[in-house]
Amino acid sequence: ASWRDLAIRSVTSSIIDAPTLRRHKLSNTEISCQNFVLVRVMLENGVEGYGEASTLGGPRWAEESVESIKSVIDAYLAPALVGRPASCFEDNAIRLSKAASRNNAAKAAIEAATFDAVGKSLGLPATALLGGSVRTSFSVIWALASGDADQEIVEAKAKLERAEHRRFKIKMGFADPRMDIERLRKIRSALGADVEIIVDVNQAWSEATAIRWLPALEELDVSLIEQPLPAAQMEQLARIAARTPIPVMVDEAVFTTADIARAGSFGAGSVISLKLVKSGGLLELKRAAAVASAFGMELYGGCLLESGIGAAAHLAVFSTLPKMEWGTEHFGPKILVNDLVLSGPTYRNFEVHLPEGPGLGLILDEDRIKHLTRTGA
Ligand code: MUC
Ligand code: MG
Repeated sequence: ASWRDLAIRSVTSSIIDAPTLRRHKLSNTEISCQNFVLVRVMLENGVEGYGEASTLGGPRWAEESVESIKSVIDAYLAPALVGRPASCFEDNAIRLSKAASRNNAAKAAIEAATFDAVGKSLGLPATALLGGSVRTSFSVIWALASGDADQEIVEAKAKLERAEHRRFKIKMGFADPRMDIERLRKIRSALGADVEIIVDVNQAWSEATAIRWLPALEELDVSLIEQPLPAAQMEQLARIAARTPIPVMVDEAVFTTADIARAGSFGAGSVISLKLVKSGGLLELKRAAAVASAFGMELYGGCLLESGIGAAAHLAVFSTLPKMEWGTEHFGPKILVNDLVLSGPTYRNFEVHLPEGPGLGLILDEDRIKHLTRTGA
């Protein structure tokens, strides 16, 4: 393929509303439908690449919503790339950062689509363009988030029985801490001591509440506490991390590499959740991992309930990292009533497997996508 063939002809976006199998609760929102922006990058050679921006319940988890993502792509980001060689990944990222500050989910979706399109054009997996994969599967965590312990126990047991998941992340912070702990206690006693339990409080606690309830989390053998305090409270988070034998994971507190360096030097956590929605691109996600590793932090493959499209982009990057100590939580495709791909990441033996094939290795379910595309947006 010549440079000219790899020129970007168009960047287009559409909003997808995909129902979930059950209600999914977080400290500050709840969803029963996932909203994505699907990005298609068409090259002059006729090859099309796909990327996805995920959100959770509108502009709540982060400041971007599907509506803002689509607007920013159409008005500012797409014009910055049309006519550019898709393979100039770093230069294209600079152009996107000049066209708009932050808007990381939007930028990441476009960059993913360029990796997909260039990989397909060259007959190479996107991982080859990202440095090459050192692993192709990951231990995969499932999130229990209905808030109803009995339902969650049934759900977890089914995952265990089908050898899909044996590590669970329990979403907390939407109920009184005492009720959250009661729910956790019920789940732990039903699932037994061998199952790994992680909790994600999504910023809902104060330092005082965390101090009060950490001993209960320790007693219940929780292996990781994710973002218990508000994102801005880095010093307080460092004090919590110093206080408990349970590793603390930073999520909403770290978007940029500068945030990660700050968290690392504060000792605000010993594990970091890596997400495209925070890093704003695949190459930047690799740099985020490198900075975290330099500070001695371990890596966890975070998600925002992406479909197979967004999950594949994350897994492509994760597969190239020298270490991925905590595996990943890319269960998103399995919580959708229907995934957006006919072929994508696969799940077996408690692991998620990177799709094979050129680019991101996806075959989209175009009929389903058409059906779920928001009209008049
Ligand atoms: C988060 O904060 O980690 C990821 C999995 C899940 O259940 O919620 C998200 C966001
Ligand atoms: Mg989190």
